[in-house]
Amino acid sequence: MNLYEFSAVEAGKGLLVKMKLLLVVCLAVAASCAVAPRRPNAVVDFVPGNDNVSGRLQLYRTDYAGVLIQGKVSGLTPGHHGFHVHAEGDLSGKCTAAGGHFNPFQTNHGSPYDNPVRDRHVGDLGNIQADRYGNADIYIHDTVISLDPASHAYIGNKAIVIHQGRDDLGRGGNPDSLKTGNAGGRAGCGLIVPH
Ligand SMILES: [Cu+2]
Ligand SMILES: [Zn+2]
Repeated sequence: MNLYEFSAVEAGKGLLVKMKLLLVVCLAVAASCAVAPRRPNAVVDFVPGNDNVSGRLQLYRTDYAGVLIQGKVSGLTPGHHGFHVHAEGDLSGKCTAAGGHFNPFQTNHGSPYDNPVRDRHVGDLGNIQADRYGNADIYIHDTVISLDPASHAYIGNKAIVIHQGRDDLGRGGNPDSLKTGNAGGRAGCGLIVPH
């Protein structure tokens, strides 16, 4: 083997080592992305109110304002159900101890898309929809509620209540519509437990 041939073989070996190293790094990055889901910043486990509701939600702080709510609930009647953050973190009395809608700015009841300092309670998250088996997949990104303890809209240690009826989002044309959305009794509720 002359000098030229020798250096070509060594260069080839070096390249192979570099390629193997690159492959290992790529696989490690891909694996970490694939198997490491983000840990939720809060969770909610539902207990029955007037209906036999169960299920779990994961809540995530988003990069900008707001919270992403994700999870599954079962034991509902088919159709729409009012879905709100209520002011008290107490689930007793079939969820009645959770109090009224979380309303730090003393506004009327409304829809999640109404102005939060004028036309919506902070806790107004609209409706969820259960299928014919009473199961609901929940995926809500709301930009008003917060998991930042310094925020006036902080929802930690409060309750989420799911109602037996549909929230009319403040459009019902009667006084109760601007207070509760006429969403009816409390099907189930859960405490928002920060992690
Ligand atoms: Cu409610
Ligand atoms: Zn409300």
